[in-house]
Amino acid sequence: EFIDDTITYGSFPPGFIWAAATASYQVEGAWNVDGRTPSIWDTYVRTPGMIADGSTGDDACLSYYLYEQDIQLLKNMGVSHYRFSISWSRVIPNGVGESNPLGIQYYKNLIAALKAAGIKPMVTLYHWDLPQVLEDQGGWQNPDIATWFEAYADLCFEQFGADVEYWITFNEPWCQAYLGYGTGSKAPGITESGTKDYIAAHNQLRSHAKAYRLYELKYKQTQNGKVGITLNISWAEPEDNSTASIDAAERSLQFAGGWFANPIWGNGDYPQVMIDLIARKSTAAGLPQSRLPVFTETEKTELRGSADFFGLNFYSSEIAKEELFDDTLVNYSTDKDVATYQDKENWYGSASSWLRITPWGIRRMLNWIKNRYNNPDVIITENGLSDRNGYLDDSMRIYYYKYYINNVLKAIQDGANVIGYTAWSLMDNFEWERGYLERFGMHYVNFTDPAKPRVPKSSANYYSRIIQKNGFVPENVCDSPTVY
Ligand code: GBH
Repeated sequence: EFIDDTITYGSFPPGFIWAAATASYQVEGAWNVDGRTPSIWDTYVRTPGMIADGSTGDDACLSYYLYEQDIQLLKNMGVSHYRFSISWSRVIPNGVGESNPLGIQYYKNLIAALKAAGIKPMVTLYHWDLPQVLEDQGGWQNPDIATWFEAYADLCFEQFGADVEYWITFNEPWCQAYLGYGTGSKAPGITESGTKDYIAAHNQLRSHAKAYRLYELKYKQTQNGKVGITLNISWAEPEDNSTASIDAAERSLQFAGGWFANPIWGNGDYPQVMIDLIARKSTAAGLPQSRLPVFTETEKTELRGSADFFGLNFYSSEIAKEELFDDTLVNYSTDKDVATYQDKENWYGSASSWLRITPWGIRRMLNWIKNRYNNPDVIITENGLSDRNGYLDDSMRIYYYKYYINNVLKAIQDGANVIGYTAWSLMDNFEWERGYLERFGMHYVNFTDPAKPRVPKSSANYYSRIIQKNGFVPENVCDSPTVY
């Protein structure tokens, strides 16, 4: 019923951002080189049993050395921007204090080479690789981290800001909070959901606000960049049109996206439904106060309006229905009283268990953001598909990009202020706890070859044709009778 395979012809707005993305730990390698100290991911990959294929990001794509090759790939695709992230422990080895000139030089070289190629950087400050020395002091559980993060952001703005128009403070704080401190499926591997995940989210939000306000005060006038945050939200479709299902789907979206978006684009605080449910369940469990932390009035003021754009990472969708869990349970996943699942019969799958192809979902998601948060500027900061083999003739990935990007166009025609689109990923890379088993690249990387050669897949060419026309015209739609 959701499959809409009609393609709308048309153009994206003038000046639309077309980008491809990577993240430091997933591509750089050189984990112990030139003064870089371990991050929580270097520790996590060395903990037996954590990574599906037993691999590490020690080398990954070796982009620390091969970044000029990466830039050539970006140039060939014709993107306007490259989204990458900075490794905190490369530029400040002790997490706080003295900076590392060699680490800083790497990013200066990367930014200069991008500039020479006519590509603008879109820079993420934090894509999950916290310096291990800071985790040793509690990491995202320690409220002091807001001042540590602020100092790190200050260094990055000062050193690189002259050439950066778009800054992203955090990539997917939901993942760092819930998967890092709740389920433990990502570093630092802590499994205290219902408490530590809420605290990790709280301190990321406080840190985000500090960085945003610092930029506003100290750099905005001279550097003239924009600062945002990237959230991951799966679209939640009600199972049926009962009030219970419709409310459950909305709760699912509020617990995933609203958790971070409401403090920033809403009233400066968590969504009321989270405040109410977690308070009630905390009382039922005999706790003296809610497990959901509370912002001070000053923090709320700092948070409200603290983003120049809404970064959205979008991959897939879920069907939601009400499920009333025992109020005495202590867990983020039961706090929301929602059960979700995917339609395995009708939605094409991928190499990732959680990722099924739902192009209509991105359009609904963008409309939801438009309606809930007063139509902010949105940059899609990630979107893409995994496979296992990395075949160069990646027709399924072309199918995915074709229909998702076309649904972004439809959302723009619905009135959503989407100003950019970013494909994940420029190339196959270290896919976190899945190691090298899931490939998201538009370029194939041969990881067994020490030279880590990159080879374009058909999707890189398909994407470049959409970019070239700034949209969909009959000659780039590709009406093949087979998959695409
Ligand atoms: C992004 O996360 C990351 O930003 C990027 O680094 C990564 O390579 C890319 O996607 C591909 O995975 O079953 O509850 O553990 C994507 C969003 C949200 C996807 C959580 C995996 C697992 C849900 N992620 N999801 S759960």
